Order: sequence, then C-alpha cells, then structure tokens
Amino acid sequence: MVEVREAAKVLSQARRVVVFTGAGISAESGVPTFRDALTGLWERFDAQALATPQAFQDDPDLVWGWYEWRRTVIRRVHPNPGHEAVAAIEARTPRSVVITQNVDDLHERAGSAGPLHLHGSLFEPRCASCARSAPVPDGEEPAEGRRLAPPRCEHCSGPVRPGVVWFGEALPEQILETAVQEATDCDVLLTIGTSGLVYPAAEIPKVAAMFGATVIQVNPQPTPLDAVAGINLHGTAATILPALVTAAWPRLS
Ligand code: BJW
Ligand code: ZN
Repeated sequence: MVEVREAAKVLSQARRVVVFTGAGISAESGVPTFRDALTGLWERFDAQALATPQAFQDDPDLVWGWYEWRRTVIRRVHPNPGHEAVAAIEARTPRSVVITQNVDDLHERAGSAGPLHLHGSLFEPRCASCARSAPVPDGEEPAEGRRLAPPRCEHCSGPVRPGVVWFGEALPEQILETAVQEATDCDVLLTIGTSGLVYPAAEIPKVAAMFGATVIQVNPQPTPLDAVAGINLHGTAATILPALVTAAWPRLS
C-alpha cells in the first residue's frame, strides 16, 4: 500500500511521536468498542447513558456490575499485534508517548511504558464519597453479566466507583495538560482506532496538526479526524500497524 510506505517514511524520520489510541486498537483482542451495541444484561441500555455519574447514582448495582463484567473480559484477553507494534514504535523512536482513551491495560501488557490514560482505568476503583483509592475486587463475573452492589469504602463506607472519567466529569488535569503539551511538541501523531467524537480528547490530534505535526490515522471506517489526518490508513490496527513498523524499520523487524 502506497500510503503505508509514505507513513513509514515519515514515522522513521520522526524524533517525537505521539501515539493516540481509542477502543478500536483493543477490538481485535476481543474487547467490544465503546460504540458497539451492548449485549447480555445490558442489551437494552446505551453505553453513553451508562457512563455517567447520574446512572451510577440512580442504579449503582447496574453500573458497577457492567464495569466489573468489562474488567473480567479484559483480564481474559491479551494484547494484539496492534498493541505490540505501538510498543515497537516507542522502542524505536527517541521521544515518544502513548496517550490512550482506553480504560483497559493492554498497552501496559504489550510493553508500552507509562501510557497516559485520559479517561482513567478499570483497575483503579475509588470511593465515590471521599475519593480514596479502593482495592481491585478479586472475583470473576459470569459471561451474561449481573447486577452487583459496589463494595463499601473502608474509610467512610461510601460506595466504591470505577476509576474512569464519565460524561460531564473533568479529565485528570495533569494528564490532560501533559497530553496537550506532547501534542504541541511532536513531529508525528498516529491516531488509532478512535471515532474522534469525544471531547476534549478529540482535540489532541487537532492540536498536533495545528502545531505542524503530520497526523497519520489508522481506522477501517471514516471519522471526523479524516479531515485532520495528512495520511489515512484504512484498515484494522492489528493488520496495518505491524506492516507500518516493518516498512519503517526493515532492518530491525
Ligand atoms: C478500529 C477497529 C480496529 C474498530 N482497528 N480501528 C465539545 C463539543 C461537544 C461536546 C463536548 C465538548 N466538550 C465536552 C463535551 C461533552 C462530552 C463529549 O465529548 N460528548 C460528545 C459525545 C458529544 N465530554 C465530556 O463530558 C468529557 N468531560 C468534560 O468535557 O468535562 C468538562 C468539565 C470540566 C471541568 C469540570 C467538570 C467538567 C468527559 C468525556 C469522558 C468520556 N468517557 C468515556 C467512558 C469511559 C469509561 C468507560 O469506558 O465506560 O470514554 S466515553 C467513551 O468514548 C470512552 C472512550 O474512551 C471514548 C472515546 O471512544 P473511542 O475510543 O473513540 O471508541 P468508539 O467506540 O467511539 O470508536 C471506536 C473506533 O474504532 C471507531 O472509529 C471504529 O471504526 C474503530 N475501529 N475496530 C482500528 N480493529
Ligand atoms: Zn470513602
């Protein structure tokens, strides 16, 4: 593919690379994307309505059960060649950083060093009342899912909530600030598997483009970021990214 060769050339010459990822990079590991239809117990619900402070307040067992079920799914799956290629890009580029919207830990498990989690993590529950961190529960959830009462905080007995950023909540200030700074400083921003619909995260590729970086997008579907990307690679992360790494660093692959 001509575009892969062109992207590989730009990537191999870059000194600072930002890799910006969304749910699509984990899809080929077996993790449903955020905008995939929900299944099982949550079939008749909309993810965008469940991922809110209001939903947790109205029905904590439904929302906590959904997040525990998702954490079980993630514990059972493995990073795919897309995550591995991202770690390879990091290892081959003098200055690089992974900024992810994902709440899974598949970048870490593929060997990426300290990805910035803009929307939090499924592995950092905290008290909804006093904000102290809470232990990650042990159990495994059934495949069809279930309602589950959130544990109680051992300090104040408040309900424990997932350590993720819901709609209407602020992103972690320091992480967002670092991410924006990295976007202003990079030569190349690689945006992978995101619909580019959720703000302020979706600003990050736009900031990079505005500050002169080449934006390379990997996605099988069109997104609003097509307009920002100088190079659009239409395909899946687990197919395109290993090919991109091999083309960029043929002697190291
Ligand atoms: C593949 C593939 C394969 C498939 N390979 N690709 C400006 C304008 C309009 C609205 C707003 C605005 N600023 C803020 C807002 C409101 C709101 C928002 O953005 N709403 C929009 C929906 C309109 N934003 C917020 O509320 C944010 N907070 C905020 O702004 O606070 C202000 C504030 C300041 C100070 C004090 C208080 C408040 C918070 C946003 C938090 C988002 N959180 C979620 C949930 C996290 C927990 C959970 O997972 O449950 O984060 S929402 C959800 O969307 C999740 C994701 O990280 C995020 C992005 O989704 P992503 O990753 O792009 O996934 P999908 O499913 O959308 O797309 C997958 C893509 O992959 C597709 O393109 C596929 O084609 C592709 N794909 N297979 C490669 N194999
Ligand atoms: Zn508490």
